[in-house]
Amino acid sequence: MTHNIWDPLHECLERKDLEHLQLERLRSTLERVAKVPCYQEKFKKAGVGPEDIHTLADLAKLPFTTKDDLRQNYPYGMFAVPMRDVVRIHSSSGTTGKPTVVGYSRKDLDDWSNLVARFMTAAGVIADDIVHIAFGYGLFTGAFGLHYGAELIGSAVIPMSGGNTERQIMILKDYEATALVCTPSYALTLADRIAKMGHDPRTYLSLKVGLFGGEPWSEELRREIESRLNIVATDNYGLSEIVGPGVAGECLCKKGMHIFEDHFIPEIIDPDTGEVLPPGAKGELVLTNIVQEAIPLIRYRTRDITRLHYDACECGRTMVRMEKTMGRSDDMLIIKGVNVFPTQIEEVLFQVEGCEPHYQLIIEREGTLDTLEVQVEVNENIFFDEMRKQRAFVEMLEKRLATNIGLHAKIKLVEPSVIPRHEGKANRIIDKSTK
Ligand code: DLL
Repeated sequence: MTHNIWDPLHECLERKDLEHLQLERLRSTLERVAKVPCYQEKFKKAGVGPEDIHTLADLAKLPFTTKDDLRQNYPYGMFAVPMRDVVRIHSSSGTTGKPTVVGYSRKDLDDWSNLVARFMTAAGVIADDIVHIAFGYGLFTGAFGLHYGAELIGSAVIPMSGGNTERQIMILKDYEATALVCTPSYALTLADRIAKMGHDPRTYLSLKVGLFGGEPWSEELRREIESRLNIVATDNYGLSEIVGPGVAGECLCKKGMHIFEDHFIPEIIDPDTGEVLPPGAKGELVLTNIVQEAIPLIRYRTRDITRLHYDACECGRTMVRMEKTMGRSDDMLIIKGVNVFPTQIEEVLFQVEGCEPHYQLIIEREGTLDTLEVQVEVNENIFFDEMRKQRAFVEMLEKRLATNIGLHAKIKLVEPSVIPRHEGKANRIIDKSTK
């Protein structure tokens, strides 16, 4: 039962023991955050405090923390330890406005490496592996997080960093990497480039497994990556505000990502009312740090929409599983009154033979409504087909979007290699509406 499990003592805890540990850790974290001015104010305003938390259900009495709180306390106002105890600083990958800043104590870094080692082990990574990290090293938590987790397992780490795709491919090949770490969209970019260089991506490299995260991706994209690179593609989730990668990760059952609940308490809420939803309901994921020293956040609203599954997993872990997130509620598009996530569009497109897994969404405004043009790459046979056949293909795609997800969008077919490729997180939306 402990096969492929890094820390069976915690990862396989019986739920009642887990809940006991969670409550104890929550209460001690609350004592510490009660010294942070932002929380002092929040607790006072809500008329609650650490002394009111007697059960895990009492967590719901506490106010939420949002990205705005971090922004208002930029850069270090939410830290719960003095700067002398902080040994690392990272921040969110957001490209607009001020980033959110997070800090780590020495213990936080050790814990973080352990958390990452957990999901990498769950995905099958062992000491014999050679792990190629293609996330950019920098303020982004992706590269450093995976780096130290892999080293802890004892794997040989190649700290390649992002960009320079042809060189990445040379290093991947020559250094015989067996595990690839990057965003799912970059895995696809690598596969494409290998093919363009005249090699078969299924056999050119020594890769066995991919650890992909940092952005939403559909099951269809997983199948595409697995078949193109001939690897097992696993998903892992995290956000810089909470720790970075290492919040949750898939085991080889691939039935959702185990959230490491001895470090984080997950809740699902209705994003509009803030009400806690019952197990199994779809809603916004809210996370509470119960171990973090430098910047423990209470009921942090991730904006990520998902669902939690508490039934047993065959791998032996007892930790709850979160479904692949459809995306952040901020990424949800409202097209002619229909709510849709880019990953849902991806799912529909990638099921169609002839569509390449590269697309872009152009939003424009007509009167008071947003309209959407979906540009999708198709193979050369379709792109250079006679007009009549092309039109039929477009109509078929438009109909599928309408029947499968209720979306009325215009499809534009583009030639292979026209859609920009991504080196980090994919940005597939071009918003030309002036809201
Ligand atoms: O992306 C941390 C990370 C790095 C996770 C590498 C996994 C691997 P941020 O830059 O703060 O941190 O962005 C966090 O990215 O709230 C989600 O919206 C999205 N995200 C991260 N992982 C996944 C995933 C890192 N596996 C935000 N599936 C999160 C879907 C993901 N979305």
